[in-house]
Amino acid sequence: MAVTEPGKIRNIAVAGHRGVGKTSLAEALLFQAGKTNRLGTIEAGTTAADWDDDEHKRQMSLSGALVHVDWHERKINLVDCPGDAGFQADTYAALRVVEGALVVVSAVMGVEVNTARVWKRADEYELSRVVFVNMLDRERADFFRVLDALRAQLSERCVAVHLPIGVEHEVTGIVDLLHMCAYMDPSGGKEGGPQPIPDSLADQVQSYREKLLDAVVETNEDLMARYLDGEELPAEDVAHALKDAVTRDELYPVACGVATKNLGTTALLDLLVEGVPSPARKGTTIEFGDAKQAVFVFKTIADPFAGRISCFRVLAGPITGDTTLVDPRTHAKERLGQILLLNGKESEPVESLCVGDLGAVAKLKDVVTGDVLVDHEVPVEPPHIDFPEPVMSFAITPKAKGDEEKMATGLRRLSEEDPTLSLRRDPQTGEQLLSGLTQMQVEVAVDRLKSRFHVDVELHPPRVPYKETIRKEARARHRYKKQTGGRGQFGDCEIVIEPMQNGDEGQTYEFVDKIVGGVISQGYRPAVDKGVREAMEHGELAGAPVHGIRVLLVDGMEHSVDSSEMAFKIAGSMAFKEAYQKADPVLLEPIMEIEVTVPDESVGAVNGDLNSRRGRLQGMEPSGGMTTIKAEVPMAEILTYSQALTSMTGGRGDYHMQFLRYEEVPVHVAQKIIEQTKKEREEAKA
Ligand SMILES: Nc1nc2c(ncn2[C@@H]2O[C@H](COP(=O)(O)OP(=O)(O)OP(=O)(O)O)[C@@H](O)[C@H]2O)c(=O)[nH]1
Ligand SMILES: [Mg+2]
Repeated sequence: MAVTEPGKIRNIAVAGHRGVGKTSLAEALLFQAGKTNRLGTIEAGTTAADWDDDEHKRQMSLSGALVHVDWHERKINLVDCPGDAGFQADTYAALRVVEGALVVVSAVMGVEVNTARVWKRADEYELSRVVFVNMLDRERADFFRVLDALRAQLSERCVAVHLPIGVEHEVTGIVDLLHMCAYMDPSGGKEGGPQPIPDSLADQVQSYREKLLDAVVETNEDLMARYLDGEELPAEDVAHALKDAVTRDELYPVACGVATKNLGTTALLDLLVEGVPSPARKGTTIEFGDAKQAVFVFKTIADPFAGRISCFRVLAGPITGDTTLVDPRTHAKERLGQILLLNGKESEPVESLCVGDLGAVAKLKDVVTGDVLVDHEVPVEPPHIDFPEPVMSFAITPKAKGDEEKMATGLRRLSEEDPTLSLRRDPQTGEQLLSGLTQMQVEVAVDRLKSRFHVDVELHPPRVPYKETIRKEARARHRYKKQTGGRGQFGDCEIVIEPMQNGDEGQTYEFVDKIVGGVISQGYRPAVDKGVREAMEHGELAGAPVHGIRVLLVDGMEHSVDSSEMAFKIAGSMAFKEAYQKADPVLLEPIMEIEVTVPDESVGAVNGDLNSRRGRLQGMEPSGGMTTIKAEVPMAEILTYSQALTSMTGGRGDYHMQFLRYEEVPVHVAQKIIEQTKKEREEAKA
């Protein structure tokens, strides 16, 4: 359907934790809406959204996929986002171009690490949200427990709009509390029309319908008055008020179903159309000046056949094929060829796209993800997407000598597709380091280097990115002075250093100028800051970067002839080192969250092993002969886990790991690392 009105579009990112059924759900929505005529599965590698060979091999999404369906004369654009922490860049980029997020959670696991991350991002972008509790059919699934968790951990404003009929493998349908009807389990076929609600559920349905109405009328004065008067509110009025509340972020409707059986999709499609605002109602905050035509490129796909494909959102338009736009970043003219609508790897040509719609074009010249293209050159600030910092670094070498250049070129191309992947040279060892968010992300890059660029490389175990910080305040003064003959050197400063709150995550350094009476002139104060920063690059404990410190420059002295920036920089650096020693410095290490799935009989061995790696067990989830163990483990202990897991499980185990936070290294472990660094430094000096 070529839509011509922004009011008829719904842009929705399907996001959440890994493996909760996002791709399966998108598949079911496509099927139910008649876009496809069979329900593809992850297992058979036949879903529309996971179309890449690497995704089939790993049975998980590795990048965002754009699909769309038509429902009640509305066009719903869905961006199926990867849940794995290594591929978050695509998720964050997708969240930037939609009005709504369909947050999928598992009815067994509830709120998980990446559910909370997605939620937080959606908060920042003020996205409307619908939650879908999937996998109602699984062992230990519990919709009501998950609803409580959503309300407790994400927002109290989560409110059920659907209820399950039956539990676990006996789930037979769902109730739609908005339209007061039921849908029965189609077991993977097309879902049939609305049915009467089973009598046995009458009380429960009544009670949840009241909770829903209470929540909705709470957000609408007119409705509240009518409700209090005892009026039976018509479904459309309730839906209308719900949509207003969802648009304003005042309510988060919670739906449910079973993606792999196509249960719950009719009610969900209705909810997306009725509940999520269109671009006409909510619109974008991305800047495009006074341009009459503008698009924002949120994703680049390196298609082996079609070349580079740029996915974009129309900011101002309409946009027709064969239009020439300009990229203010490069000042280059870019001709848009045929405009495409995507459905995973399939594409359909369309004549034009209206404001708010999502589409794609192939073969732009120099456009990268994040660019805004406009019809005439206006100074636009492309939206900043805050991508997480890569934490896993592996030394990488080509297997064949002479392939260095080819490897670097390939990795550069891959990092254009994924901004959280980076290649750099370690100044200390001269090695090439490939960094990413997770080991899996780096391994996928290595696979792609081979399949797309024909370079075979070897990965060496990553180094642990330790950090250092301080636990208490300290003060130090240093005078740097050389005044023997000729022009001398003089810099004198006194600083106070103190720990910053949340220094491990948010801001990690702050310099505060507290000089009064000009005892150091304005021009020299930044030099002190520079000296401190330099000293912080390699902490005195283990040579790790120092984080989370506020430095106050409180006093000092200067010499009318001998002072220089250089002298103050050295004084700043030395003062910092002295204060640092007194400030109770500690070593911090990255803690990873690991999810290990193993056959039930290996659980004991795997738990014991995690324990010996200083792991802390967070939970276990048995399901059909396999158990998923969740634990927090220091990265240093788990660098070479795959071999251990293979031998403990006879190759039947699987794991995913992601960075969680920094924590203080226990004293006895820290001592060893500090001694080791000392030894290495002395050896380097010798
Ligand atoms: N029993 C059951 N299994 C499901 C359901 N939904 C998905 N699955 C299975 O769960 C696994 C993960 O499903 P996906 O659709 O790949 O999940 P995802 O959230 O897209 O995963 P990532 O994109 O890798 O984060 C697959 O094996 C699916 O067949 C469901 O409702 N019930
Ligand atoms: Mg997926």
